[in-house]
Amino acid sequence: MSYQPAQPQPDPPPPGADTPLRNSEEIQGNILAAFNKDHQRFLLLRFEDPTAARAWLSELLPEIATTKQIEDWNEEFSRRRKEADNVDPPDLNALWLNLGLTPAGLTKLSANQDQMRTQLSAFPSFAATPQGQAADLGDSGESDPTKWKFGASGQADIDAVLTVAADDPLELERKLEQLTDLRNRHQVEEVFRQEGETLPPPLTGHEHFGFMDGISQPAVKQFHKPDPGSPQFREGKIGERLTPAGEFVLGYENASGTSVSDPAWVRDGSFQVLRRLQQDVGGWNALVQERAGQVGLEPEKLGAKLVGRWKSGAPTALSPDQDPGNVTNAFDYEDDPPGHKTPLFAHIRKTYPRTAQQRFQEDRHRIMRRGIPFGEPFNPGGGYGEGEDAERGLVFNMYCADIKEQFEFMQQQWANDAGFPPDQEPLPHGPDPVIGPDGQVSLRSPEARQPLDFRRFVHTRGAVYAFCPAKSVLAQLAASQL
Ligand code: N7H
Repeated sequence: MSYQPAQPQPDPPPPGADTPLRNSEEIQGNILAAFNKDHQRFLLLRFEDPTAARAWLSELLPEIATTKQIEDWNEEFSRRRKEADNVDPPDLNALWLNLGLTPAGLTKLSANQDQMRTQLSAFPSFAATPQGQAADLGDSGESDPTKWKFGASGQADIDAVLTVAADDPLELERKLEQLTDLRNRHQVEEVFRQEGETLPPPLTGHEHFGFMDGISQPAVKQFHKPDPGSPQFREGKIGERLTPAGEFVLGYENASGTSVSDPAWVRDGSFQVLRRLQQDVGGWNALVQERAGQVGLEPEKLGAKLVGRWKSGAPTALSPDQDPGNVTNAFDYEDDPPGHKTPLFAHIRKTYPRTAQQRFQEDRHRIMRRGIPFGEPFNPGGGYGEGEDAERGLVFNMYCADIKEQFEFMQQQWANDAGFPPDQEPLPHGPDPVIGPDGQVSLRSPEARQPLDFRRFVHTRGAVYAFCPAKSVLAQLAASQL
């Protein structure tokens, strides 16, 4: 072997060079960097007068959180927590705001309304509003817009969605009072106030059916660091594949290799989908129990098969028989094409099939979920607000760069379609039993192989699409420069 002189090594990239979006002061908070707060309110607002609304926006603007602000705070929180032997620093409380504008709101704020209307027509689902898309999305019957509390025709127009998220409920209340005062001074009407509250113990971190939520999210290139050993995944989070930033924020390369930057003001913005999804917990529990008896499975096990995770969050893909309590994202379904461990209809398999990524172009259909429950936990023997007659559910809140290809595709082409993902069996395996329509799901586990009639216990009770512009774009709107 001949001696090779050492090659000069390139300088290592400066810290943060591979994650420039982590320091963005343009991209609003909660899009890439989650607010992740226990107490949230979604204020649905209507502008009575465009000039007054611009004045409202310029006063509000300094309070709108940026990605950098959230990330800096989270870093400080983790550092202080580590120093205090994993105890949360009691004096570190955050309160953050995010602002989305509907097509009507963007048009009202714009100084050139005709041009704005033309530009919005490039985003047809957004311009159509959820009411316009209801039939395609399966929002009929119990989910019909006539049952909605907001967002339906005949109800007050919604121009803006203001998300207020806080650690401390008292601080949240104080801020809401200030925001009411600000609104009143500028003729901005509150059309609806949607509450969001993390559930009390023992359900903290879980949604109303009892399953742990908020586990799996897409990792984002240029925002999350790649893992040194497996650079397709996020550092330390094997299983969370890095997705192009353009799938969540406009103006960056997306999974199709293109970037949406026309009109220029969409850059660094993201679309928001907010839905009030009511959950009939008593109905779900009763039907799971009944169908479990029919197939001879424990209700906990049938529930896990319907969702694809046990209530603890442990995936059935790794533990099909009992709940080991290990919450992880490091799994796929490659060893289970027929769905013995995780049925093909299971909620998390429908909404993220985890196959080799090209098969369904999965990276084109991912969403950044930022939901939070509303209402008291279901406890029929309990007090006021805990029974059948009280409303409870999930404030489904999410961000994406393309409503049609991401949220609507996932709901319509994946969750609602009894035949997705395609397989070899003659009988389709059924729709998503959590968010899909009423239908038959076919269990194909060796111990239980049987079609089961299932119903939908999640109903849409309000919906709005908004766009969360970059901070500099909000400033332009406030200054009548757009
Ligand atoms: Fe779903 N549930 O309790 O059953 N969801 N979801 N979801 N959901 C997930 O992985 C639930 C809804 C997605 O990456 C978990 O974080 C309920 C809508 C996606 O593996 C649980 C409602 C849409 C994922 C639930 C509801 C989605 C996901 C596991 C309504 C999109 C990640 C926890 C009330 C149209 C999949 C976790 C992945 C996970 C439930 C709504 C999509 C427990 C109750 C409307 C993409």
